[in-house]
Amino acid sequence: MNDLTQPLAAAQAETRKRWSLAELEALYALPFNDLMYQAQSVHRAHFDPNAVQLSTLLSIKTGGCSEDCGYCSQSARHDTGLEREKLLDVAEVVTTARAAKEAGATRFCMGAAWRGPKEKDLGAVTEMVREVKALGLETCVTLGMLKPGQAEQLKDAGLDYYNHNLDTASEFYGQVITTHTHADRLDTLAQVRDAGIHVCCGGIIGMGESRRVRAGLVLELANLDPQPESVPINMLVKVPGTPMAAVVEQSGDLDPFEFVRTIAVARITMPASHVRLSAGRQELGEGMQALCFLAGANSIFYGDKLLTTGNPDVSADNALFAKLGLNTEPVQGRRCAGH
Ligand code: SAM
Ligand code: DTB
Ligand code: SF4
Repeated sequence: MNDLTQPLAAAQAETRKRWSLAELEALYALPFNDLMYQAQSVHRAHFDPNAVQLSTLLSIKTGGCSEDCGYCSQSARHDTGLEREKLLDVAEVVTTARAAKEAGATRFCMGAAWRGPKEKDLGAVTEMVREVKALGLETCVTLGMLKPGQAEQLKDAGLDYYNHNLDTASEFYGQVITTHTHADRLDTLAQVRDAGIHVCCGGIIGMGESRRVRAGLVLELANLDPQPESVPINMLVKVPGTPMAAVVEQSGDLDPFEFVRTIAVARITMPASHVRLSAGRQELGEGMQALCFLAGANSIFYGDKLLTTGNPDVSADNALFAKLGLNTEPVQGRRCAGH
């Protein structure tokens, strides 16, 4: 390790400390270069600074969701023009997963627009998990709230990660979602953890929230014990017809430096977690994404589509990795990808 990592012993010793809101607000308030230095120092002590993990998303059940999440294109309560679709066939999912692996992804994340899975649907999803895992990919699903016993069924099928975001700080939650609560989210996260599945949990910023709310979200994530293995940080994708897009129309877009600061604060407070630069990369552009990697992001969603909205093309991402000298994590059964 070089001398850039010297201030780190203290940060490492604090890995499992309980953070306070005041401490996180103080990190946010640092001069940008100081914040980047701290984040990069923490990053280097825990990870290869030039490595990025690639996850590919697939929406296995699109639209018609009962929930009212104010940012979401898939809520039946918002008029976004999105067609409701049936659960995809296992074969179609496997074909897409194989292509994702070929393109260089190491993890395949399957998302469903459900409040939570029904028993009969869970059977189909466990089959998808088994088959995708058999391809040599890590598996992740995001299916909404789980009932007792469902996490165990997913674990038995070989599920590696369950994505369930806190989305925003508890104090702001009711302004974004009313059909379930922040406490409901914590309950599902506890079930996932108890079943021995890795936790993928993050949130969305750029919904007209204050910096205090952003700090509050990162605080709640960092104080989960154990901390989530994966932390997706999404920038709101403004989907026409959603309440949050209308709010941001009024309040104005989030300053992208605030997004970079959020990545840095997540990195510093969750030193051993993969911090994923998630939705919103198209809007960020190459320069801001490079700053996010410098701030400690070491994972992205890779593939031309997120769930229902766009993402940078694979060829554009591969070109960016080459420009920045970023290495992608090796795929099982393949040497390397991305450059
Ligand atoms: N229905 C499940 C749930 O809510 O947990 C899984 C799918 S849901 C689409 C997964 C996550 O995508 C949400 O928790 C949210 O963080 C993110 N997301 C959805 N729409 C978004 C948007 N317009 N911009 C940014 N992130 C978004
Ligand atoms: C996460 O935190 N972001 C992903 C994944 N987990 C499921 C989803 C982003 C969705 C962006 C809007 C869309 O494509 O519908
Ligand atoms: Fe449904 Fe998930 Fe979208 Fe909320 S975020 S409306 S639960 S698909």
